[in-house]
Amino acid sequence: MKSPFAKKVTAQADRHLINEVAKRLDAPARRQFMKYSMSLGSLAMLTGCDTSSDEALDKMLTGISRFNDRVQWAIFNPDRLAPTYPDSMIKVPFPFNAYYDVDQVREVDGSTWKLEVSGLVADKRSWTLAELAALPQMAQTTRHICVEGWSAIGRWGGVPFRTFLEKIGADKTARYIGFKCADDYFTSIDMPTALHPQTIMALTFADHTLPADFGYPMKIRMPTKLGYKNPKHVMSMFVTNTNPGGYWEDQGYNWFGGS
Ligand SMILES: Nc1nc2c(c(=O)[nH]1)N[C@H]1C(S)=C(S)[C@@H](COP(=O)(O)O)O[C@H]1N2
Ligand SMILES: [Mo]
Repeated sequence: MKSPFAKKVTAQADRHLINEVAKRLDAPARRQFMKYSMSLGSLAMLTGCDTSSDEALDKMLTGISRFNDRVQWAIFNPDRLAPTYPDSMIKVPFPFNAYYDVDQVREVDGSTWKLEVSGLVADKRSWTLAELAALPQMAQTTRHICVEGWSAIGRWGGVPFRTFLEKIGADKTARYIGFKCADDYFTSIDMPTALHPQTIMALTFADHTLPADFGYPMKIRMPTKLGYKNPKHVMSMFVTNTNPGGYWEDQGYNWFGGS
C-alpha cells in the first residue's frame, strides 16, 4: 500500500465516501460539506497532476486520509449491526493472511500467556486464558474483508469487548485502544468501535479453540472494521488518548478502516 498508485486508489475511495456522506445530509449541510470536500478534491487534481512532486502528493493524500478518519468517526453508528450469516456459509478452509507466510506463524503458549493491560484503566492486572474463558461469551458469524481483495465468512466467539472494558474499569471517554501482538504487528481502534456490541475478544473460531493461524490465543474481532484492524495473537492492550497508529496504518492504510 506504499505505492503512489495504491494511495491514489485510497483517494478514490475517499471521494466515494465523501459522496456517500453528502447523500445523508440535508441540503444546506450538504452544500457546506461539498464546498469543503470539493476544495480538497480540486487540490487532489492539481497535486495529482504534478507528478514531479511525490512529496506533495503524499502529503495531500495523507491529509485526505485523516479527513476520511474524522468523517468515518463522525458517522459511525454505535448501534448499527454488521450483517450476520448462517453457519453453512462459513468459508472452509478459511483464508490465512499476515505480513508473512503461514509457515512463519507465531506459536504462542496459551498455558503461560497473559494479556497485559495498561493505560487509562482502573485495574491493570494481566489476564490468563482461563480467566478470559470464565467471563460471559458470545459468538457470531460475520464477513471478514481484507483490502488485498478477498473476503470470507467466519464464526468467531469470545468475550464481548465491552464486558471486558467495563470489568477492568477502562476510561470509556478515552479515544483509543492500542494492541501489540506476538509478531511485530500492532494496531489501534477508536473507543466507540471497542464498545460496539459485535466487537469481541475472540477465543474460538467455528466454535473450536482459535487455531494458531487465526490468532491463538486471542484476536480482536470487529465485523465493522476491515481485516487489518483485527489484531491476531494479542499480547497487550492499552487505553490512551494518543493515537497509537498501526503496522499498515503507518504505511498509508486508512486509520479508521471501517467496513
Ligand atoms: N498479529 C497480526 N494480526 C493481523 C495481521 C498480521 O500480520 N499479524 N494481519 C491482518 C490482516 S491484513 C488480515 S486480512 C487478518 C487475517 O486474518 P486471518 O488470517 O484470520 O484470515 O489479520 C490481521 N491481523
Ligand atoms: Mo488484510
